[in-house]
Amino acid sequence: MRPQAFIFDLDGVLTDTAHYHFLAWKELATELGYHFDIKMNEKLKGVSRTRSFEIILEENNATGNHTEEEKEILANKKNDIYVELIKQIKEEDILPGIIELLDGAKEMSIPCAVASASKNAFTVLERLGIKDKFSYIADAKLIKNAKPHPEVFLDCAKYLNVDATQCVGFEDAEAGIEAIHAAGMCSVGINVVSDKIKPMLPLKSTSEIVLQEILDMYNEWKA
Ligand code: B16
Ligand code: MG
Repeated sequence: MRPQAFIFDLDGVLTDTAHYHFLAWKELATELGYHFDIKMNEKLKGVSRTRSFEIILEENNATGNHTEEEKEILANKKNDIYVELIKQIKEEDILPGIIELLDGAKEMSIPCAVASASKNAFTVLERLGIKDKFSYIADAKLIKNAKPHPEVFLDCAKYLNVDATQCVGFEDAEAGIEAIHAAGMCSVGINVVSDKIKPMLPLKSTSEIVLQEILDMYNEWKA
């Protein structure tokens, strides 16, 4: 028995864009006179753009400071800064062990998909030069329910025409692991920090990924 698909989160799994998100939010927050630091940035991992801005406002006791329309304009402004920053992304920014895993999956005819909350996922994957290694990239603009809801993972399984319970999901965020489990999938966690949930295969970094270990874990889970 082997998995029917591998479904990957993007930021924190295939590459590390968290720093660019941080720089972009920091620029906006500074302009607006809000505090924003690396610790706060941790809370934004895997979270949608709109929700990220709300978290920054909550942390600054400023939830009522902006109308919905203003919030949208400001979140778009952050995105403009982010889009400029990610122009620097290149092949070398693919996290260690990922190319080997994708190639190993291809050899075994296991299709791969991307389940990211990022509306910039296509651009990032193009810049990394790995877009063509995926049979499907979910379009975050069409996903109605953010992680921990399983929608984006189920969308990938549906497109690939595979049973969700025969997929392995890869995530770095707590909400992402919850989404994978809610989809009925087996989970590999990359440096997941959580008191709430434990990935089925917890790893400290992508450099610890060994394809055979994932296959063994899947088989144990299915047994
Ligand atoms: P965008 P993932 C997430 O990507 C990031 O972790 C999160 O920090 C970001 O706010 C979110 O994408 C939305 O990104 O502003 O580019 O649409 O981890 O789900 O791949
Ligand atoms: Mg992530």
